[in-house]
Amino acid sequence: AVHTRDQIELPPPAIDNRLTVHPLWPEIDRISTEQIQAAFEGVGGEIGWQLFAEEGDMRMYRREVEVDGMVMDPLKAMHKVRGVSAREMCHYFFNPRYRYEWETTLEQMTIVEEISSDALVFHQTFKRIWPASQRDALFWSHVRASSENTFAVTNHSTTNTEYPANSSACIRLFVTVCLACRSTYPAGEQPTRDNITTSIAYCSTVNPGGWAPAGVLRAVYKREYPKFLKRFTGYVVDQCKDKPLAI
Ligand code: 6CM
Repeated sequence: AVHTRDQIELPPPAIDNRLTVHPLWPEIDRISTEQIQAAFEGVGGEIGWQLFAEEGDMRMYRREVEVDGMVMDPLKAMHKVRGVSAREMCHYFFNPRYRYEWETTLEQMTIVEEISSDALVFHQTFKRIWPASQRDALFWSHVRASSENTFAVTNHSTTNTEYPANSSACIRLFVTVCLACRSTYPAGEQPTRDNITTSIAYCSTVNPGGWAPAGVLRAVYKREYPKFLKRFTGYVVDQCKDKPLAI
């Protein structure tokens, strides 16, 4: 079969062998498995989740959590997007080539290590939010196929001696993010752009790593997370519309 360059770089159907021999593999596997499972658990019956944004099929919930006065609110969002697959959604979230096109809080992204086709380590600096100090983050990112028609990207903070924390003007923040996507289409039909729907569960917990005013931080999250999810999903729909569906 003839593949375009873009198709070859889609998330692989199975874990890349180069990842399973890397020192980070046990941690990447454990955290990814936990995060993907948690992402698909609902917020309905659970106490403490408050809906803070709702638009069309998108719903965003947060739990207010403070540790020593620092905001660590876990966030959970659900969305449904028509016309793209879970694999395509995860491809655009994972692949650094597209990141500046949809990530609006980003100032600079550096690829620190290319572990495998399905795992990378990134250093990112974020736009400064007055009156707090600028933040940076160092995290691994792993994309995988999980169950039937399901793909997920997990990002989790790590360390690297060449990128020490708090050595520049930036304060290092710590992040755990999971974008889990599942596609559905009518039973007995072939999936097409016209009949496919992808359900998204996005979970994020950010530890700001140092002092940041709680009110400012919560206001930033309230504004930026809905903006991110709308912009990102819109971007993927737009990128995919003239390309063959990749399942
Ligand atoms: O998940 C998102 N993006 C991924 C690719 O960049 C990645 C990023 C994680 C970092 C999330 C940190 C958000 C904090 C941004 C604001 C800076 C905080 C300064 C605090 C001072 C008051 O997983 C999308 C992330 C969307 C975030 C709104």
